[in-house]
Amino acid sequence: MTRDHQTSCLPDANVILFSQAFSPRAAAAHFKSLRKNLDWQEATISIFGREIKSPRLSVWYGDAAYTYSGLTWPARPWPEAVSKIKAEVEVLADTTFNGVLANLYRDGRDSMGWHADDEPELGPDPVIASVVFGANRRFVFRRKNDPAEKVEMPLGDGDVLIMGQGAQAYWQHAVPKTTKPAGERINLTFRRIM
Ligand SMILES: O=C(O)CCC(=O)C(=O)O
Ligand SMILES: [Mn+2]
Repeated sequence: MTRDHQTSCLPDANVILFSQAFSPRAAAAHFKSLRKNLDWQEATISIFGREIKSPRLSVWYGDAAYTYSGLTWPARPWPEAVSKIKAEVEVLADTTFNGVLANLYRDGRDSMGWHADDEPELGPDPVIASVVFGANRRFVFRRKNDPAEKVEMPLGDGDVLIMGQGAQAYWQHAVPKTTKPAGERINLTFRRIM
């Protein structure tokens, strides 16, 4: 784990990118272990009253339940594959987390739509640590009150993005679909439920 390469990268928000916080070797081992050991599920979410299959696989682990898009994930014990990563990320983020949402993007058709992680149970201005293992995908922010203003983050294998003050209040983020060939990408977003 290294914190050597850090850049602050979003206006009006405290967002820090730790590039290759995990070495390529550690990242590859984590990818393999997470891919195999997490209980990946194709969740059904409800958006504007419509039930749709989420375009990615997901699973929640944490000391408390978590609800978003009309879907409640129960509290669930931490798998060892995740708790080791959690401990390292807590050092980088200088805070503690009690839950993680894991996402698996199987190919370029899997995606995450525009949203902010602003559920009430995360509190008014949460710190969220996002960790990526596997394929490179575009990760984009857009300003809530001026969606034409976009900031693209080069988030790749082994990178850790700490989204702090202002990141959810003023910005939304997304992982867009792509028609370019894309391998599997795993993302863990560590959160604190109040
Ligand atoms: O996969 C990513 O990089 C982002 C995931 C995300 O925004 C979320 O789980 O809330
Ligand atoms: Mn998010």
